[in-house]
Amino acid sequence: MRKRLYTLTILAVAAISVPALAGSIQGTVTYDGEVPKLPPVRMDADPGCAKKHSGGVPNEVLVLGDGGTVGNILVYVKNAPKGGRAKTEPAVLDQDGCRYEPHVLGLMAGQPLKILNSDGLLHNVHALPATNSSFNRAMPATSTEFVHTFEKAEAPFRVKCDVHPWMGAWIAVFDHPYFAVTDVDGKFTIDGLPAGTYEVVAWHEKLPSQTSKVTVADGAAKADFTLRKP
Ligand SMILES: [Cu+2]
Repeated sequence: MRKRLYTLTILAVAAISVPALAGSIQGTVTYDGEVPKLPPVRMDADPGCAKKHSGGVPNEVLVLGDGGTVGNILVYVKNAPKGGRAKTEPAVLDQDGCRYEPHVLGLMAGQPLKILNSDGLLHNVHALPATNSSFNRAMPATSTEFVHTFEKAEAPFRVKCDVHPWMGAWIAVFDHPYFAVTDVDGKFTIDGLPAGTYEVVAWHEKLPSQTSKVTVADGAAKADFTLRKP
């Protein structure tokens, strides 16, 4: 009897002190349909850029891997729970080979964004948000970095270079940490989620977004997405 009471006490304490265990959402994003022939990016207009590549530069609008997996897909929780841990490490957007790296970037409101110029060439970073304030900043060859912070959550918006018209990236700002961007293998993981049912969105810059309802308990819940042309 005493032992049983002891066990029950431990269980009761455990139930009180451990909130819902954190889980994650993992999955793969693939593309289904005819693969459009996207022209390679030509950088001849700036020999400094062209020199950084041997031949044509692959178009980044649709980045496909083996089996139709897709990169540059922003996956995020739409009805995010409150209380997620803030990301404080700077996110990085580099200008490298007269391209933006990464092409799609998610970060949190208030999280610093470090913008690098690894090229040693003149770039001009022109961010075009609608909710946050926009900025337009020249980065001469000698300017290697500056830091900018977006204050409000905002859907993906364009960043472009006014010197090189082919340069473009997308930035999304969240008021929670539950987002990820796929690599060319199409895989993503969003972790640290309390148990619950979430609407998860897979966003691509041109294709229609896909939304899926995912229930997270303890451990990893699975959510795969297939993007298609309308
Ligand atoms: Cu540029």
